[in-house]
Amino acid sequence: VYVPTREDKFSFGIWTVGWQGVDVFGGAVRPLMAADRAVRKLAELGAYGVNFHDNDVFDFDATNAERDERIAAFRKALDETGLVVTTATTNLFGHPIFKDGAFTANEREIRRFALAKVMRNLDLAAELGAKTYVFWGGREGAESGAAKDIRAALDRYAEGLNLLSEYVIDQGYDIRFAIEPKPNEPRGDILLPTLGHAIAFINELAHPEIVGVNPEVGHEEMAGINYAHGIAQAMWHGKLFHIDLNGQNGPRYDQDLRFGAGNARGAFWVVDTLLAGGYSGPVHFDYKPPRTEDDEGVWASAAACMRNYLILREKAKAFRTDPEVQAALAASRTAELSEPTLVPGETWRDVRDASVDVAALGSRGMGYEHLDQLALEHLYGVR
Ligand code: 3MF
Ligand code: MG
Ligand code: MG
Ligand code: MG
Repeated sequence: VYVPTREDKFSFGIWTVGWQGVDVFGGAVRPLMAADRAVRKLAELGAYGVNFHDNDVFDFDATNAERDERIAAFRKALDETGLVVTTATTNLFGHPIFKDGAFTANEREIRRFALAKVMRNLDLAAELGAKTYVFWGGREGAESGAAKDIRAALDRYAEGLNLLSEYVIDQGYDIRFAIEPKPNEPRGDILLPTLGHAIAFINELAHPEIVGVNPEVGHEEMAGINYAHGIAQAMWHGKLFHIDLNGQNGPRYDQDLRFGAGNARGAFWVVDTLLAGGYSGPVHFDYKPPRTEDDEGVWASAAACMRNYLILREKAKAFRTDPEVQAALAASRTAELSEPTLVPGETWRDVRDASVDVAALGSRGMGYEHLDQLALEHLYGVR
């Protein structure tokens, strides 16, 4: 049991298992991992797909020959393992040229360079069959108040995404975009800090139909937001194109723990929400094996992401099918929320003078504590 299959659609960023452990206070603790090695090992563990930044496969300053060679090795590993490239993205944050942003850099030349970099990798993404292209604007932001005209920056952000939408449409690529919100880190404040900001922004774009979101557990939790509620709303808008699953312990730096670690109770509701909403995209992990781990620890943590998802999926299903839970849900009148407040044909006139038993309704308990205890007992493994 808890053995991943292709049907589970588990995928990983090449940069996750490939993270060398470079952080603000220390250098690499693990050797460089070529993309093709990540592909082969992930396939062995039972993953279905991968996501990559252009510079996870080849260096920023690679010559064309070096680039071709690295892509060929990556592609060979994909062909030999059958792993799918579900998703791709651009590194618009690592190089010093992006220190003030990519699409929203004050300097116009940098914005033009960023767009060119994305278009070049969109070609590769299309060639490799990616269906989703992620935009995480980690450097789109500021540390201080006067540095960035936020309204102008949003104009440029929209201009960039509109241009890239046109590129994808003109090239006939079967690719949709997914914006990944994050409140801060590496910038002091990042634009489109939460899911809600991103969804509102998408409505202002020229091609909103091809743009959705890629929410990450840790990013929303850094902002103190309930991730399960967030993805439920994204699905309600038809905008949950992709997910970045990982673990986080409340508002602090971006921990990128393996999925299921950190806020374990939150993770249970995440899986429950994905099942309830019929999410069918890649079940993607964006985590970082801690610096304490050697190569063996890297693969142990990658396997654990998938195993934890499968464990939680089983628990969420057991919770939903438990007769006692169903009785508790009924006692809490949860299904009644799906009934429209007005019956067909009624208008505001019918509720204008509604009279209800205020005392009885006010004193009636909801029974949520019992319901939630059942959920926790499923999670704790005693039911
Ligand atoms: C940073 C992230 C990114 C994005 C990636 C696009 C490096 O906090 O989460 O990972 O997920 O750029 O998928
Ligand atoms: Mg992240
Ligand atoms: Mg993170
Ligand atoms: Mg992410």
